[in-house]
Amino acid sequence: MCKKLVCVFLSILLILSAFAFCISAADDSLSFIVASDTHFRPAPKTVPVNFPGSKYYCADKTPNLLSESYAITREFLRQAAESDAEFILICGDLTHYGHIKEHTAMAQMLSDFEQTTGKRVYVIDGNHDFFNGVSRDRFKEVYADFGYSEALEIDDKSCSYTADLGGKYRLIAIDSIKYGEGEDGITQDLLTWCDKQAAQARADGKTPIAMMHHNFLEHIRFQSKILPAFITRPELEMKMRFLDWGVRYVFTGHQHGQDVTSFTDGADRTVYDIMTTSLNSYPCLFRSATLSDSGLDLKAHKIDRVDPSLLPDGYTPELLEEMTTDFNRYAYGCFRYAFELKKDDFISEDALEGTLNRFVGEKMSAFLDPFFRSFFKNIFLPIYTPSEPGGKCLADMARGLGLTVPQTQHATVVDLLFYFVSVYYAGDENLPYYDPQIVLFMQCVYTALSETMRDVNVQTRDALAADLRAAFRDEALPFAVSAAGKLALGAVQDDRLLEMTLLLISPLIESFSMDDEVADNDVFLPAKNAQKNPVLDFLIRVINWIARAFTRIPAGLHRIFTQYPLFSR
Ligand SMILES: [Ca+2]
Ligand SMILES: [Ca+2]
Ligand SMILES: [Fe+2]
Ligand SMILES: [Fe+2]
Repeated sequence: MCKKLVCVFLSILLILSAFAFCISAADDSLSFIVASDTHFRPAPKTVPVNFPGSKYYCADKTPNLLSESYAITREFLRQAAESDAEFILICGDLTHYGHIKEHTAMAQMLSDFEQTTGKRVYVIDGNHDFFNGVSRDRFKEVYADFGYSEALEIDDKSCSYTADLGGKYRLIAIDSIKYGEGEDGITQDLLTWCDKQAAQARADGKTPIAMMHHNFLEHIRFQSKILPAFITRPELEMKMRFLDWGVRYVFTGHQHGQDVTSFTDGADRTVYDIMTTSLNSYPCLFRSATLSDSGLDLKAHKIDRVDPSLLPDGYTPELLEEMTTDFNRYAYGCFRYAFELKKDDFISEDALEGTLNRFVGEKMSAFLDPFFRSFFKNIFLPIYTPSEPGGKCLADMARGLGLTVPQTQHATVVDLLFYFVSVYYAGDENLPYYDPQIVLFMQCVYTALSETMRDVNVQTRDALAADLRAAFRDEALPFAVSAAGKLALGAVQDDRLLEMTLLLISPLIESFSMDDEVADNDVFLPAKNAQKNPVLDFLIRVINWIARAFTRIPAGLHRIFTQYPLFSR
């Protein structure tokens, strides 16, 4: 009886699916490719040796694969040429250093692509594109064929423009750059220009989509405070503006991660921030997209091989083999070396102090110096094996605090951080709260803090704890008091320090290890202001529910567990 019911239900679903397919097939749909942060730089003659003695000796000191960028861009254009896409969107940071030679070489490749394939390319600028004196006018000149010559409108004061993409869709390409800098440069004039373009699109019966370099929705919790240079200023309220402009899909880049996230307002209108990774940095992804009335269908594609004849000289046969068979693995290896150098930008005393002060204001500064000096000495100790006989390591100290330390392959906390960043960058991150790496990370931070608290005086300790509690009270506590914390630190009795550890790292770890409700790579993003079709809506909801139930059980469990408070005060 039960089996019969399931069969009947599945048959109905199938019939409804076919019905849904017929409806969407009748749409006026558009297929295209999206890439971002190509960070192009012409290949050197010989690859430099930046990390002598290591397997990835040629890794660049930036996280971008600069020596390989020519081969990567050619591979990307080869795949785009073979696809059924009608055009390509590139969301800024076209070049790495912004030298005019980089720009002209990039434009030449795009021009060859347009001529041989008959497909079009639309670009917008990123901060790197202006690092070496190229003016906005020069940018528009060099990239004339990639948006500006076919534009309906071009903003004189910026590189923003609009262009019809085919069918009823119109692109609003927004220049979000403060000339030569990382922060967004969105001015009142630019917003007024966008208002006008949106009104014009409406008058012409066109549906606008947008691209710009900066994110406008947070892709990790507290992005506006942790990584403020990667997102438009919160006071600009870009999400509301996009909704009012009728824009539902915005393609962004700049942060070099692969993530899609959304915002829905009270009127049930949804706008998506579709961030695409850097093409020449791990995980080296780009997207194919099909836009129709019902929504946007996205698929992720990898640079998984490059043509060795397009690479500079100087690679070992082993690396050449890796690049031609599993390029992503090569990119991951190089990314690890770059991270070692870049980590100081994100996890130095200055960086952490800056971040904390953005949360709580300057008043914490007085307590931070002695605190961080001790904390950094402790957190960068090796995890499992002391660096010298009789030396200290975090696992021994953690066991001394009564914790059961899981075994992982990570030797240092930097290794763990790199692992979380790479998981987040690849998208669709879904580490369960009991993942040994998350447990270990929590324990390492707790242990280092515990050791630090022995070094600093009681006054400093109490003031810090009070400030942190006040700073995170509203947002982080439900996350902080999590099952992950209970599992990692369950044996610990010192409530105040435990709470502080959780407050500090739970939101961070949650952000980097657990995706939000919008998947990142292969995903359908329904248009939330499309004509309502009750049957179709119901069907989509049921299919989504079934898919989620099977693929996201750990995430669901996690959310359930986070409802249970660890402390009662
Ligand atoms: Ca997401
Ligand atoms: Ca994500
Ligand atoms: Fe970039
Ligand atoms: Fe950028």
